[in-house]
Amino acid sequence: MSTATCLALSGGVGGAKLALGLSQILPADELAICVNIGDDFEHFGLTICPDIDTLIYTLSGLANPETGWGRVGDGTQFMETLKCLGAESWFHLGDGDLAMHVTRTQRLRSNEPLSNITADISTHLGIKAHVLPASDDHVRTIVETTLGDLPLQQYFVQKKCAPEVTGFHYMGADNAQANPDVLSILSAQTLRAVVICPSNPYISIDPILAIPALRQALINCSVPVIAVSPIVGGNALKGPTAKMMCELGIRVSALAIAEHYGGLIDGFVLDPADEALAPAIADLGISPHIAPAVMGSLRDKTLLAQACLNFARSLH
Ligand code: FO1
Repeated sequence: MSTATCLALSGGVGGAKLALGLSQILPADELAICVNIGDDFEHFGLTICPDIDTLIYTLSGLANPETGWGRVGDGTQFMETLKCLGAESWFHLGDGDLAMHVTRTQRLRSNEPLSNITADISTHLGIKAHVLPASDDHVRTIVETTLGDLPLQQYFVQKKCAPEVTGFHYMGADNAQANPDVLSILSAQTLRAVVICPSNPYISIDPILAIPALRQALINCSVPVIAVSPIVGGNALKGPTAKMMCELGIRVSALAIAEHYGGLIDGFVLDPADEALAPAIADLGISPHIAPAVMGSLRDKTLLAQACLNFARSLH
């Protein structure tokens, strides 16, 4: 029986920030976060789930505040030793973070579902919100570039987002089973709002929406679905969103993000810097709402989260 009143869709550092804000104002069991798995990849024989871990570390206060990912104060012995041994060292794995990948990989190999592992690890780290991978099946974001198709981490970390992007596809999404807990939350009477966090739409949210049953459940759900713009004043707050939009020939603006989500959303939250775009967003049949969307402090995150829930309530 679902107790969630809010379902957030999140990936990456920006999404985790708003999820943290929501966790500060919602009673423990009322927040559920459907988290992206398209960034997951195999490295040194380990299954690494960056968006799940970024969310878990952020919600548990363990995240490195400078990067937003990995564990604060984590050791570098593993990486330093890798380099001494001439092993590949383009993807940084902290000593403590390594334990996460080792235990998760061991449990996946014994056929434990990713969702069970994630729930158990969240509990061990004192997280009360429901952290729900979008699926227990493999979905892998492939970034189509002028250098060819690149798995997400090779594009994002190894190539430092340099290659020119021409498109995306989400391997496995068509046949992936949506996390049944997410589906039941979307159809439960308790639900009051769905919040698409200010993540990169192409590499953090679309891999979730590419899972057919999940997208359909979102379309069918009877509560307001709102999205928060990851673009403020024509710039991405973090990561390659703006660069990707330019390379795709899409105007880098909050309006273009609202258009991207189109018929899926009832409301769109944009920063005061983009207030002038509100009428054009309303013309899309999407209710605009102005709220400070740059999340520096915990207070910023909490205030934006409260604004989102109040806005969703006003649309109900
Ligand atoms: N991002 C980087 O730019 N460089 C890294 O070496 C790196 C390592 C890493 C390790 C664990 C983890 O959970 C995330 C990590 N990230 C790193 C971030 C990650 O690549 C991105 O946050 C997402 O996958 C894209 O949103």
